[in-house]
Amino acid sequence: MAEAKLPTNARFLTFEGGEGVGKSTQVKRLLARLTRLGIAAVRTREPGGTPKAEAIRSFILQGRSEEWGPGAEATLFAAARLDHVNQLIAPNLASGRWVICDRFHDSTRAYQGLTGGVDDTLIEALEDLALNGHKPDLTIILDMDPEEAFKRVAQRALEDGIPAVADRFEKEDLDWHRSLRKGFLEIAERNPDRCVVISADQPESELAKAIWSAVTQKFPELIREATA
Ligand code: T5A
Repeated sequence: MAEAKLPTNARFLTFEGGEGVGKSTQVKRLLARLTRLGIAAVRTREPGGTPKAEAIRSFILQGRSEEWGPGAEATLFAAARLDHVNQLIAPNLASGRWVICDRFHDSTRAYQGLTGGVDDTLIEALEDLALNGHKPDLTIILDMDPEEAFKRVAQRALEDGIPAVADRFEKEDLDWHRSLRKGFLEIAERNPDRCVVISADQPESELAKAIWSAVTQKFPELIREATA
């Protein structure tokens, strides 16, 4: 197999949206597509991506920080992100690999900020600290009715034969998840140059095509590099 090329202008892409909208599925598909083109790329996720950040992930998703409130949870997500950026995201970008991340700072803004009520000043201070200048070049926001998305999550649990146990945020009620959806749309409106909203309520392969179209529209050089 030919060795992947290391383009000089490696890009940082993030996927955002509510629970079960298909982010992880599309992150994997996009990585496979870039790899087929010979573009060096890695995928990662938040919270997580490094051993320290994965430890914080387990702590939060088990609900152990819930009683501390959304401000403390936002701070924990930022601590995980700081390690993730410094240990994984920045070094990969510096060595020319594209990075595709399943959730990033917009999740803190939508979950803990716009929906959880943490004020903008704290959210922005945490972003400055954790991102260390590494803002995504493109953010794909997958949008769909949370009630439909939860049917997918339930179906996945059924297929995996695992009893559906809701984690820290899945267990919030439907109105909370509807407000979360609005939060992501508000983030997209505030950041039109960086964010693209795509309806997730379409078959997996159609959605992958829509995402690819958004990626190549944003980075036309991708096709030139791949075919050079
Ligand atoms: N969080 C995270 C914060 O509160 N603040 C933060 O700062 C950060 C970073 C993370 C939790 O932490 C919160 C948000 C979350 O609550 P998680 O497990 O990573 O937890 O949660 P999700 O990101 O929601 O992960 P999910 O796996 O539940 O959702 P995905 O990745 O959106 O969905 P995916 O791809 O796993 O697909 C779900 C199911 O649908 C099917 C798949 O096969 C799968 O079974 N599917 C489709 N079915 C029909 N049509 C399609 N187009 C489909 N695409 C996928």
